[in-house]
Amino acid sequence: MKSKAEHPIRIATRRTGLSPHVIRIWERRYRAVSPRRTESNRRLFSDEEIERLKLLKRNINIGRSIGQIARLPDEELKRLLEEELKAEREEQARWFEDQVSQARRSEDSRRAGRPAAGGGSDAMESLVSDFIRASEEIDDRAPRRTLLQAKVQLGRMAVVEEYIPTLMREIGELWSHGALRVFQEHVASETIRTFLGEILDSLAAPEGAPAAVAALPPRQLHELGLLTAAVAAASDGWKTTYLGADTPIEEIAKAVEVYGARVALLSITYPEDDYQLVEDLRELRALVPEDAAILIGGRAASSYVQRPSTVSDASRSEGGAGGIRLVADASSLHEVLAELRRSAAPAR
Ligand code: B12
Repeated sequence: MKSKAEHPIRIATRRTGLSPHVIRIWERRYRAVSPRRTESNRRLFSDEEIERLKLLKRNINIGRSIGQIARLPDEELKRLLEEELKAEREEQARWFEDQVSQARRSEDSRRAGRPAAGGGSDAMESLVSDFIRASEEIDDRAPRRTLLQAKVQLGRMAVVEEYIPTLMREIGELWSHGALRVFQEHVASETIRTFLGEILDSLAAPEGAPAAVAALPPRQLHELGLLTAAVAAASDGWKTTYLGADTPIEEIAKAVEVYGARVALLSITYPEDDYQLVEDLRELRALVPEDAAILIGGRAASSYVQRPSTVSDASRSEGGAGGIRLVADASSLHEVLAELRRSAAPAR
């Protein structure tokens, strides 16, 4: 049965991630959707129209233009997406075969006493350059292809814990010097955000795994560091739920309760002097059960939490001020999570 619910443009915006401006243009100029109007001429979108907007957006993300696809039926939009997915899988398989034969050739050269081509850090460097070049191309799928290549070439965890942080530092440099435009940085961040989200999704936790939630506290928008931490936790076998940017404190606390989480992972990047955030963290500590650890990372985190002298210090004691522990990077996180797992009470 078709749903009868109708929603204002604000909801359509939130559910699709499209701006109201884009939705209006797609309606007026391209007739891609035709929302009903109220007496006061406000747009009302049905669930089907919101789904259609999402389909259009996904098709645009893979390189089609709105002019080409605006009038196509939903079924055709779905078919185009599936076709692209298939092509991508084939491309990945080809790339993988290339890598295997390249690795075999390197191994043969090594055995024969000749130097092997492309060592770890050389490969990392050239993949960083590839990604940056790809971010400058008109084809907004190009950065994603480089990420897939890096995953095959370097391995999943090296991509998450080394390649992506290096890459984003480089992109930040180029951006702050005006060598990369803001929209190019946005394409890069968004591509990486989706990529990390997909990895997180793919890491199914084993039965009875301890739960963790990962969230950016209020006003925090830098997601990628936290996502790398969430993937690190999930790869250690924690059932990790990512709540995203700018999450209200009471919602983080509620999620800890609902998921029975033993750990809340938080990240603070900017600024270093948000006094309200100090209050927010205190409130969070008071709201979540005492046996749930709150671990916090990110470049500005140490301004809010006292730095523990050692990792084992952080995992054994309360570590930072107010029972919130500072964890600098993925390798410390692995240690702290292992320690928590060993000392943990049975699942709550
Ligand atoms: C991408 C980006 C953005 C994007 C973020 C998009 C997104 N969806 O995430 C957007 C456009 C939103 C953005 C906005 C802003 N940004 Co910005 N941004 C960056 C950039 C280029 C990359 C950050 C990144 O993703 N790094 C990659 C991740 C993987 O690394 P990371 O965050 O450092 O995290 C690592 C560790 O800290 C740790 N970690 C992080 N969190 C956690 C959590 C846990 C639990 C653990 C264990 C570890 C951990 O693990 C990671 C891997 O080592 C940096 C440049 C840079 N050099 O970092 C600037 C930067 C961080 N931004 C900056 C600024 C100033 C801003 C804005 C104020 C800009 C503006 N004028 O509007 C706003 C502020 C928004 C806000 N309210 O927070 C400054 C901060 C300066 C400072 N004083 O620290 C930087 C450094 C750029 C610069 N050189 O000026 N930004």
